[in-house]
Amino acid sequence: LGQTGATIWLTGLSASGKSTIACALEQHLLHLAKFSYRLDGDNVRFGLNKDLGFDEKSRNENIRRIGEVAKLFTDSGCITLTAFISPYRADRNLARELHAQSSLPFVEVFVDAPLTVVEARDPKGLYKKARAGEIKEFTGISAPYEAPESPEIHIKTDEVDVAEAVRIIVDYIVAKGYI
Ligand code: GGZ
Repeated sequence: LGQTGATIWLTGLSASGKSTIACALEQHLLHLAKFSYRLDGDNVRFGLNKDLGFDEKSRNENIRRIGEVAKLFTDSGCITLTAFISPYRADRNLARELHAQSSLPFVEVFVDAPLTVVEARDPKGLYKKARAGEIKEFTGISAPYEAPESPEIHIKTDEVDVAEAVRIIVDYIVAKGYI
């Protein structure tokens, strides 16, 4: 393959830009002819994890399974991109630990935008619904988001555009020799 594989774990609030960055990064890697795969809500929460909701236990299990699946993809040599809120520090650390046990690279990317900014974006109207009490346990409103303390990469999406975010991540994985 000519690449070692790595899990690029994006974490951040809803509408912070995780999926947008993951999609653009996937396109970029495709153009470089690198083996890459993106795990996100559309292909995981509607399939493997369709039995899970958004209470704390369900999110713990959601992230646990995604960590295991990402590990398998990465073990195959894939650049695995995950785009989930993954709000709990302990869950992200378990995924990190799982990779470390198999000596597989794990790159935590904090996709950071202030609540005021993501709430103003509100592309699906979910924050509005959460404020109105129509969605319970909504991250940032009525459920916690525990920001990473020492992510490998920290991207402030209210300051940096998508192309720049992709460049930052690609530069990192190139410098580490993963691709
Ligand atoms: C947060 C929710 C919720 C609640 C539905 N809290 O912006 P979106 O719509 O497309 O992305 C959000 C997605 C979050 O799923 P994850 O699997 O990433 O979450 S976690 O890692 O916490 O397990 C949002 C939608 O699902 N959504 N209800 N209550 N986001």
